[in-house]
Amino acid sequence: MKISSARFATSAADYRDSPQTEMPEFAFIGRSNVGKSSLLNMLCNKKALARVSQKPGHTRLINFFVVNESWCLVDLPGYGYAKAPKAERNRFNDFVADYLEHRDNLTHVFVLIDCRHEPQKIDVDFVTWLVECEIPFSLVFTKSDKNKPGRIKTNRDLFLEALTEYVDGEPPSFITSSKNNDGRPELLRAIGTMID
Ligand SMILES: Nc1nc2c(ncn2[C@@H]2O[C@H](COP(=O)(O)OP(=O)(O)O)[C@@H](O)[C@H]2O)c(=O)[nH]1
Ligand SMILES: [Mg+2]
Repeated sequence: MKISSARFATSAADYRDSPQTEMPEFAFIGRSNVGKSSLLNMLCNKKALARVSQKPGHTRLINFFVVNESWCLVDLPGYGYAKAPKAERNRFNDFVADYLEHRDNLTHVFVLIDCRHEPQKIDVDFVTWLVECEIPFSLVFTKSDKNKPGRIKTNRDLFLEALTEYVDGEPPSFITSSKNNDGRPELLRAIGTMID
C-alpha cells in the first residue's frame, strides 16, 4: 500500500470527544516509550506527524491521524507509566478502555512490545484483556535495531507462549524498527488487507 497523504486530525481527552467518522481505524498502544509515535511516523513516512518524546508518559490524549483520506491511525496513551504510583501503573485510562470497547469503526489494535525484553506482566495482562473483549489485535515487537535477531525471536516466542493459555491459535506478529524501517511493508500490507 502507498501512503499518499497523512495528517493530524484531532486529539480527544475523553472517548466521547472522538471524531465522528466511519473510516476504518487502527489503534496503536503499548507501554510509554515503546515507540508508538515513532512507528506512526515511520509508517506515514513523516518525521513529525506524531510527537516523539524522550520522557515517558507524555501522550495523555488519544490522537487521531487520517491517512490517504480514507483510514485512520490512532495513537493511544501508553499504559504502565513508570513514574506513576503503583496503583495507577497497572491500570490504564478508563477512556482508553471505553474507546477500545465501544468504538464502532475500530478495525484492529496493534499492541507494541519492546523486543529487548522478556514478556512483561503488564503487556500479557493487557493482551489477555483484549482477548476477553474480543478485540482483534496483532503484536508489534519494536526497536529491532537494538537487539540481535535471535534474541528478538526468543522474546517473541516467549510472549506467544505466555498467551497460549488465553488465545486460540497464534496472533499475528511483526518485528519493526522505526530507525531502519524494518517491518514497514509488512505492517502496511496487513492494514491494506483489512481496509479492502
Ligand atoms: N533505536 C530505536 N529507538 C526508537 C525506536 N522507536 C522509538 N525509539 C526511541 O524511543 C523513544 C520513545 O519513542 P516514542 O515514539 O516517543 O514512544 P511512545 O512513548 O511509545 O510514543 C524515543 O527516544 C525514540 O527515538 C526504534 O525503532 N529504534
Ligand atoms: Mg508517543
